[in-house]
Amino acid sequence: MIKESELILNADGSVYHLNLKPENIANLIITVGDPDRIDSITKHFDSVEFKTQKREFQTQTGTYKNKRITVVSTGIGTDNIDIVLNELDALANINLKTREFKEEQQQLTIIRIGTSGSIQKEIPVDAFLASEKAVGFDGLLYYYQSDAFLEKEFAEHLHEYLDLHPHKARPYVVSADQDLVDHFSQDGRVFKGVTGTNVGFYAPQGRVLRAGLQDPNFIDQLTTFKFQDYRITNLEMETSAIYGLSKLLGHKAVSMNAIIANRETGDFSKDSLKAVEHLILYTLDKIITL
Ligand code: R1P
Repeated sequence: MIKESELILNADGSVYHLNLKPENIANLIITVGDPDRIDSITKHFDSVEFKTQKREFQTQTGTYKNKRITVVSTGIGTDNIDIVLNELDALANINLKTREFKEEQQQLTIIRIGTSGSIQKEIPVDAFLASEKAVGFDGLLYYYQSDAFLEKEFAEHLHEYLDLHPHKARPYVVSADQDLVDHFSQDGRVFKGVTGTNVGFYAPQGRVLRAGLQDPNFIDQLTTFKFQDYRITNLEMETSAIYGLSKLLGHKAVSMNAIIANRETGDFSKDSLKAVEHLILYTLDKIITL
């Protein structure tokens, strides 16, 4: 039995941060960083049956062309993903009344629809990218015991290639569900790539405003790194934790990115909202045939 301090429930029996009860979620989950993006998705739904909000975590569940889908906002960062993935898993796989694991494990399908910056010239702004793998610079996965799914050879090569200050977390590498990647990149316009997940937006992604960088070559090194046929293609702030916790908890995940900046060329999308809207429509269309 899991103690009250470890699996915290609200007075109505919902999970602590997400404010959700098991019946409020579908098996198919779309995550977005920005709470405002939820309406941009559910405005296409046939109907919405449930809505709730707490902090940056907003949820709507409804049907799109008869498929039941839950859309949840995670806010920014892998620390929030730790909360969202664990609480979604608890809703699916823990009996909240007895606080015991359910006998039959339920597998969720988790699809991130997010924005991202490309670090390769040939992946332009407004492109779509499905993350085949994620490289986590956040260190979150090292707090969990199981590491069987981490791709150690890739991570080792990368760690040797980079000049990371030793106080930073070692990068880890984890794959998407390959069937989902293939499904969501059937259309030739979707790039497949390796997504770097950074622990911040400015220095962790090599941006300098007033404060300088400890490792000024970090982004250039990411851009030139190669392992087998893989190159790191784009940067954002959630995918490694989504992939790692999904693997750890037995769920399937894919991260779909609207590329709104290109760090190599210095371009930024002329209409990033439109780029995201296109990715939403594309992803919803592909969800129908899952
Ligand atoms: C940074 O601006 C945020 O945008 C990207 C990053 O991962 C980070 O969360 O994704 P979202 O647009 O999904 O939030």
